[in-house]
Amino acid sequence: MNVLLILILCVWNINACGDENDDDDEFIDIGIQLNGDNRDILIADLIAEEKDLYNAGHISGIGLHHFRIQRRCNRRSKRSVEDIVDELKHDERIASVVVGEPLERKKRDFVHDDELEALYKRYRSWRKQPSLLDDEADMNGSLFKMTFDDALYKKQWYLVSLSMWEIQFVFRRFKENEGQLKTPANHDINVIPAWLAGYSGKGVIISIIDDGLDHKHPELTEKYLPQFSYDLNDLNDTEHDPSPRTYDSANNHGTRCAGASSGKANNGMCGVGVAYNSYIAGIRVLDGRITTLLEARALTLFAVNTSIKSASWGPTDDGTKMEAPGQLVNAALDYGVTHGRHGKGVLFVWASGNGGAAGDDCGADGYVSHHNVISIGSINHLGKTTYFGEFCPSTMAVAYTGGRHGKSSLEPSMPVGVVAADVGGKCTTKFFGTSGAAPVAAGGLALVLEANPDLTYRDVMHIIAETARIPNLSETDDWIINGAGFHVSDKFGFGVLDIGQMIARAQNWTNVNPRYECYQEYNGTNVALPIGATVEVSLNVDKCQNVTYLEHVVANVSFTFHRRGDVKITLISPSGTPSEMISYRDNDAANKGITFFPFMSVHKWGESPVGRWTLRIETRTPQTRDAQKSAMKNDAGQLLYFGLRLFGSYLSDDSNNMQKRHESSAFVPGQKELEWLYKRELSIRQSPNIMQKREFQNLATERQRRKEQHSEESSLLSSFWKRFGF
Ligand SMILES: *[C@@H]1O[C@H](CO)[C@@H](O)[C@H](O)[C@H]1NC(C)=O
Ligand SMILES: *[C@@H]1O[C@H](CO)[C@@H](O)[C@H](O)[C@H]1NC(C)=O
Ligand SMILES: *[C@@H]1O[C@H](CO)[C@@H](O)[C@H](O)[C@H]1NC(C)=O
Ligand SMILES: *[C@@H]1O[C@H](CO)[C@@H](O)[C@H](O)[C@H]1NC(C)=O
Ligand SMILES: *[C@@H]1O[C@H](CO)[C@@H](O)[C@H](O)[C@H]1NC(C)=O
Ligand SMILES: *[C@@H]1O[C@H](CO)[C@@H](O)[C@H](O)[C@H]1NC(C)=O
Ligand SMILES: *[C@@H]1O[C@H](CO)[C@@H](O)[C@H](O)[C@H]1NC(C)=O
Ligand SMILES: *[C@@H]1O[C@H](CO)[C@@H](O)[C@H](O)[C@H]1NC(C)=O
Ligand SMILES: [Ca+2]
Ligand SMILES: [Ca+2]
Ligand SMILES: [Ca+2]
Repeated sequence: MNVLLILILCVWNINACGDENDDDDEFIDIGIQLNGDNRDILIADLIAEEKDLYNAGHISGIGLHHFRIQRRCNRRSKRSVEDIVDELKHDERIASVVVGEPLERKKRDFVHDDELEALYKRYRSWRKQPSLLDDEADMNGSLFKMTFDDALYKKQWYLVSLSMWEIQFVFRRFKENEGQLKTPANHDINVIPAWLAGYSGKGVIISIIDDGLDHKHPELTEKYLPQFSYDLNDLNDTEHDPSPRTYDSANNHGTRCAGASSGKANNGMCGVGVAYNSYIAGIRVLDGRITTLLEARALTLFAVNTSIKSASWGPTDDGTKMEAPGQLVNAALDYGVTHGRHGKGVLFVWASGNGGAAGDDCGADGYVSHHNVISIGSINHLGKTTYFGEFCPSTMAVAYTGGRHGKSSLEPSMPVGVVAADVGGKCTTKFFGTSGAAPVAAGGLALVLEANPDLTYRDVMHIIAETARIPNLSETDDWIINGAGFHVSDKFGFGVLDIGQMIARAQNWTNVNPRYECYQEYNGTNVALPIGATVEVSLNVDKCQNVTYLEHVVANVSFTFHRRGDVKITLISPSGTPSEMISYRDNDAANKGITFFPFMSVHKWGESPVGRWTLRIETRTPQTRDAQKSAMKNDAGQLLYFGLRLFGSYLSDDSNNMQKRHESSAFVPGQKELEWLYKRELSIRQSPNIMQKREFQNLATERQRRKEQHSEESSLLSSFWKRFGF
């Protein structure tokens, strides 16, 4: 009788725990490493059963078994986490125990932007004025029907901003239509040639790490892969079902990301995903308490079978956080690029952050700045930065998402967002922020992987560096030509993604040599950092074996300062390329500095590691009363540590991938030089031969191309540019 009662209680308990509608999703996440080589899942199961914990599986690549417990469900509820950990630690079958540390994570879209809403309304009424808009029926009509019948396709300006010659020669229509939302031509990621050549993401698996995935949505359901999806916000995810807990704005984020990257084409509804034939998977992790352990798990889950993992979230973008991955997430990212995608490396695509208005700097976010991550920023329909964008030298590229350039709401901007599926079977045209940039990029990269599945994650990074374009010449203050001839910018990375050109490169790409790294430390004494000073320390790299062609460069820095936001750090390479690793941040009032923070730059790409590296630290005088008080109370600070981690590969002389780039001195290009580059890149973009398989070549377009190129190549600057192998 008693036994029966206990059984009934147990069953009741389990049921209550599995209740999806319960808000009480407080989990304790524990990772245990078994002794010796013993990773036997049966032993882990046995331990879990003995200790009344739930074994949520093995975390690939990190060697931990993931144990979970929901406080409420714990029959011995008085047992504290400490007790459990203590019990586990004293178990001789267990070598080590890690408890997930709680983290604060924010999605990178906009929850509140009344100004943007108002502008959107204003824009809509502006569009209705007949004088400014030639007939909408036509917009609705044949031009767009020619390709896709999706209702919102014509609003996907970031995919299709038709240029005159395309309208005339490709679609054989003469119409003064500048693009799908009447945005200027050439402001899109150039995906049309890729689609026309037959690339749509077939066979590529994009996984969205977020707050869930409404996989029953008609935009997603056909290509949804339950076997590579998971719900980490659910204790017992036997069904691998990452469906959002609620179908409202609190949990629409992951679904929107998936719609942007992989929404179905020609189903009449919503828009067209960039990779509209890719597979889609979802890892639900943002709807509940998140920990280091869960983050690491989300990044490694099914990595072997996943092509691309897209993340549009991170430490809160309020300009006060300075946070880098700990040991677990570092191990997860390393595992992802070494074992992921059947050994070619998962592409970790990450949204660079929305903290621009709060003075945030993506250099303070060690996730987007990680050397295994492809960090993507966002620009608007004019190719200009957005007021919410964060600028730093780890950004690889930007994608179009829309958004005002300046903070002023008076700016006549078209606040056009990304089109996506929305939870509950709906659609949206208002997916804003860098959140949209990552999945748009992920979709584009899926086409590149389809074109050449043998590309490693580093090949893809190289191809981005080689093909990204300067999007607009009106915002040119921070472009630099580095020592290898790449144009780089804190605002745009290497430029805006150009999927057509990436595929053209991918089709004839030879894998780059393996990645090597060197590490060198500054071994001088600590350097005082007085207020209002500029201090420089250098270190000489006389040898960096096997690295002749730099990729990622990490400055590992520890410093103290009375106010962290008043410290700016610049790393200058032997070729003279400066990178502002962290800029001043008004909101960062932390008074302890930072310990071993990895500031990363991709701006030395292709340069030589050998020579004198300089770390320049500038400190500014207190800007506010609080800062003045803090300055009076505390000693200013010291540089405590500077280590340089140089990643790259050996570039053989017969390498046929990279444009031959000659090591030279970096310089700031003049307006004329930028113009030359911009026009040259534009003419390549408009070339019908951009891809071998591009189908719509004809004489007219070819002539057009030659005419444009010819006038440019007679430019005075061409001899100058030949120095850089262009
Ligand atoms: C545009 O097309 C949609 C669906 O095909 C239709 O409902 C709508 O009335 C059309 N608008 C105009 C202005 O023709
Ligand atoms: C998890 O759920 C499955 C079925 O839903 C059930 O059979 C199993 O006992 C549950 N496990 C735990 C530990 O709750
Ligand atoms: C995942 O990839 C591995 C290694 O290539 C393969 O053995 C396995 O069958 C794949 N898993 C699924 C579910 O397809
Ligand atoms: C570049 O931006 C300016 C606004 O600063 C805009 O007027 C111009 O049209 C843009 N250029 C292109 C080619 O879109
Ligand atoms: C610092 O390192 C250089 C070589 O990198 C070495 O020559 C020098 O002796 C070192 N100085 C100290 C104090 O260790
Ligand atoms: C350089 O490359 C060779 C051959 O790939 C390798 O054996 C060696 O360990 C590498 N050296 C360093 C310092 O990584
Ligand atoms: C920074 O240096 C410390 C001390 O040498 C080291 O433990 C840490 O791994 C380094 N971090 C990076 C990202 O290289
Ligand atoms: C591919 O690269 C090889 C080696 O550089 C070159 O000979 C060949 O012409 C290229 N093919 C195409 C179609 O560009
Ligand atoms: Ca679930
Ligand atoms: Ca659709
Ligand atoms: Ca940020």
